[in-house]
Amino acid sequence: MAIEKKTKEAKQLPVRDLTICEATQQMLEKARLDGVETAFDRAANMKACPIGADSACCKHCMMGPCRLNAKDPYGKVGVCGATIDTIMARNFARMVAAGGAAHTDHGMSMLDLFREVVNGHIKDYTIKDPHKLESVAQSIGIETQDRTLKQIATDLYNELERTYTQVEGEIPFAKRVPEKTLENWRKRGVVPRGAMREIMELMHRTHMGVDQDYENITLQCSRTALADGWGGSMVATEISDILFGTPSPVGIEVNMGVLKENQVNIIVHGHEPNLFESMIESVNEPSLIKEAKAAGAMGINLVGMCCSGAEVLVRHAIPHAGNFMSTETVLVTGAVDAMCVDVQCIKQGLVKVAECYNTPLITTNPRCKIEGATHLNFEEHDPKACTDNVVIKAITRFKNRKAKIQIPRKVDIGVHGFSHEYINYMLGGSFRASYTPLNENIINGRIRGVAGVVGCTNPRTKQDWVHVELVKELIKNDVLVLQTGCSQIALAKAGLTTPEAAHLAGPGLKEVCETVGMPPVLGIGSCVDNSRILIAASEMVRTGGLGDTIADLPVAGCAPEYMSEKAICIGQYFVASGVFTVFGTTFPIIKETKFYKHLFQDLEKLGFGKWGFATSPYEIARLMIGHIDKKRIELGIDKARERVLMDMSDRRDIDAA
Ligand code: SF4
Ligand code: MSK
Repeated sequence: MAIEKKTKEAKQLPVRDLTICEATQQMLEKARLDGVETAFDRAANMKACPIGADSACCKHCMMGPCRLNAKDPYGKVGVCGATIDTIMARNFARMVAAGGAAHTDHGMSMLDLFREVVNGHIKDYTIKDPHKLESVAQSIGIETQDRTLKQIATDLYNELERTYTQVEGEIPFAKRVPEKTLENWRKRGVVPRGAMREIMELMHRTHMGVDQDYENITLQCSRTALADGWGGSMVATEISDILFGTPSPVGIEVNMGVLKENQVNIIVHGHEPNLFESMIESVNEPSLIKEAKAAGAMGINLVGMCCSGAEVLVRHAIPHAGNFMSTETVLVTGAVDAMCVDVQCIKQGLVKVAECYNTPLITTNPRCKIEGATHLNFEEHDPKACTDNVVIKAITRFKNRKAKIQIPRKVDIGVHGFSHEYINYMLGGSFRASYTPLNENIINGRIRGVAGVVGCTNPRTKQDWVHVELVKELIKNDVLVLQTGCSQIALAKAGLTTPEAAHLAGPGLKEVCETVGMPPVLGIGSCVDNSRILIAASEMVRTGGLGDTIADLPVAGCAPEYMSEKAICIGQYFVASGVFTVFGTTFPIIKETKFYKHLFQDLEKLGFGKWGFATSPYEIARLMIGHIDKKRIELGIDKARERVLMDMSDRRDIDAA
């Protein structure tokens, strides 16, 4: 007998509960009227699996999958006898391996491109920043005196290739790690040899029946994550700067209002700057501009999103339409004539949304094809063959626009592009370029400490809200904030990346910002550019007065709305480097287990940093500021100062600002 099933009504939460981004709210309302579903809707209707959220299950072999009980974690073991600590540590390790692999593969692509540019096989890209080439080469001991750029670049390529392929020894950028930090890594056996080897070994160790000691697994997690932070990601950043230019402060525009109704709008979304750089060439091609005008457009408007957008935002001030959780809703404007993607953080859900608005969704990287999207392969030997074609497709769509266009009238401004080189120059001036003024201001207490607030947005957290509230709380307490990835876009939309935002900072930080003319929140690049924060931390140690290791510094990190495995890997390399790192939203671990205690307490006793977790921005701020103050006491630079607690009227003032 047929049983009649009741179809459950899809749950729809009020848009104000989903995001504080007004443009995204408007587009979510429109999507609902248009009958279009987004990740926000799917998250509301997909309860996160509680066993997976606790990391209490294992499917590493076919005797399982095995499911343990989070409420009684030691009451049961897997069929092979694996304990909850082994299972959680292995799951965590595989996230580190996957996240590290993503950054490492990206970095290796940049290095491949560099090699082909240096040996003259690729002519469409050149070395844009020879000074950076020399300084990176010098930092790892390559002779630059009286040598040609080609000689230096060839040596640099050969050295940096070891970051990935070396099987024994230490990765080249280990030379940049403060001496005492490196000493501790050597003592613990976590100095990376080569990224491929570390990722391979971590995958091997987490196979059924290999490493079943959570502490030992965590060591290899650290070694692999460090191969990302001080290897894969750092190479990606440095080579991108050499090829495309090192960022310095630029005035920028963000939010969906950067789309133009009367122009051909093209969005680039993903992570690798080479695609975007070629797209910049294509949209400036006179024949294509002529074609766009012949189609009735006033011009071609190139816009970034996510980390691709962050790369060119800080280098060329290309406008940015929004972060990860706005990539579907931006299509709902109907104004996007093509969305072009490469790798990482590209939701499969984009295909359906793009279809609804007749927008071509174009994949370009052989690693990332999506069923239903158009694939135009991007070849660095002839990059414009792909990007010109994207422009032509966008012009065709412009000519045949059918969708009703509604662009939110929201454009925010900011100043971004604070590479660690620029921070050096900005604080020290051209005669005294150094981190000394930063360290002095930390020692004299004007700046209480430095925080890295980074990472994604996630539909399980109100978009941008935790980022913004947390950063307001930090700067109010004189903590200088450095930002990468999608987080900096949240703060730019909230108006906190302008020098004028200094009035929201505590008195000490405000004074420094006003003297230098800088914002209290410094946007420094994409998620691979977290390596810039590592270099800044190393410079602070080297400059002196703030201890001997990164773990001594009054600094803390946070990814309050993270979602990706890359973020877990980033978190682990910050922790392994010595930084207290707090994550929000969720953490795949059961409290009151040995593995939890190991990550959240014991790593610090081994000379590393440690993990923290909280979902409230105020609690995260309390944890980070508490850690910064603890470090100030240990350094003997604590002054009688109280943390400023915001009351409701303070919050109202800030909101009104
Ligand atoms: Fe179960 Fe052990 Fe196999 Fe994991 S490795 S699925 S815990 S039997
Ligand atoms: S894009 S990893 S959502 S920061 Fe780098 Fe943004 Fe996170 Fe992707």
